[in-house]
Amino acid sequence: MGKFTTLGEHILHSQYAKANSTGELTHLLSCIRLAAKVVNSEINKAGLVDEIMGKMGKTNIQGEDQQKLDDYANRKFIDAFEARSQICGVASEEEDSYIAFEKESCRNGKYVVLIDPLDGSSNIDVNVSIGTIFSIYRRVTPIGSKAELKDFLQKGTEIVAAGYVVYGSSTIMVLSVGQGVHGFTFDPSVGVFYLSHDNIQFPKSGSIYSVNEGNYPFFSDGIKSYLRYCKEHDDASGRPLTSRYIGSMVSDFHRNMIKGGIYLYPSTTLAPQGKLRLLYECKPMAFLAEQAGGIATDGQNRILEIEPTELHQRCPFIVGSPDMVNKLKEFL
Ligand code: P6P
Repeated sequence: MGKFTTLGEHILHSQYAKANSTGELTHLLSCIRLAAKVVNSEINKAGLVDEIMGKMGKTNIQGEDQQKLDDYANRKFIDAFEARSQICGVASEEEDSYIAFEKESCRNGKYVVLIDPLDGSSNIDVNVSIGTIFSIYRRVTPIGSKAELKDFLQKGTEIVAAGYVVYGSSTIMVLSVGQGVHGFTFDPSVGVFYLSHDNIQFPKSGSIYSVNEGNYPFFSDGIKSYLRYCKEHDDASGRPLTSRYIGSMVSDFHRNMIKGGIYLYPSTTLAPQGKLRLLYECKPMAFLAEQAGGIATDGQNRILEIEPTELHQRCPFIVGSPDMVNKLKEFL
């Protein structure tokens, strides 16, 4: 694609390439693009607009304090999805259960969307980058009926498209429709996402590891051994590695995919299934990782092959440059 390719042009081009495309996915991705612009606008004002800053005074189903911006982003994306007829339902990390849209035009939609509207929201009030994560599946229930739970409990291998938005020093949307991973940087002066990272590939290896080492006492012996390995001084193998951990997985993932690296949120004795959510965080990021030549595992299994059993289930998550993930697995 040429210079100044917009996200819209890129989506159209990718869909034209598909023989049986009906344009519905194109419309759906355009809906996500619009909602991301709206959320981006509010995030950029979060420091100024006090009704957006701070906590809602309630917790979400994850038991996490719901930030006002979490709720704002959640509402904006769900409203945007409901306004389009391509989507029959949505499951959001911020909602107790999935939402099956009632409108007949929506019931005829052939896609469902799973979304983490604002990942890393503990960083909102301290001006550290945060992100939105989304994934799109074809429904498995009949067109015209209301979406059901099984539409959302699909393996990651069934993902049609997935992506994230990082609201950081600049706002970038990273997207894959199964034809590689591409990054689009938002130009607020014209309100357009321009192709800035064409066909992103995970470096085969890297020197960055991202983990909350405060959990060290609760990690397995294998993870502890790997972290000691990362910190040993060995010039021949370029160690010690560099520790970088932002507290927003989207941002850590994005940096590691560009520069090479590994992100891990493993199981602990306190949380045997880890912290990250399989459906809203692990599977979309695993789809992107594999599209970019990376590896994503729970330590034993390929993330995309895990059969979900419930909407909000958690999953140990290790993702990054293939040589680094394979090295870690030697310690497990
Ligand atoms: P901890 C944000 O809440 C998140 O889901 C990821 O984006 C981030 O990497 C992780 O949890 C941070 O969790 O326990 O290290 O604060």
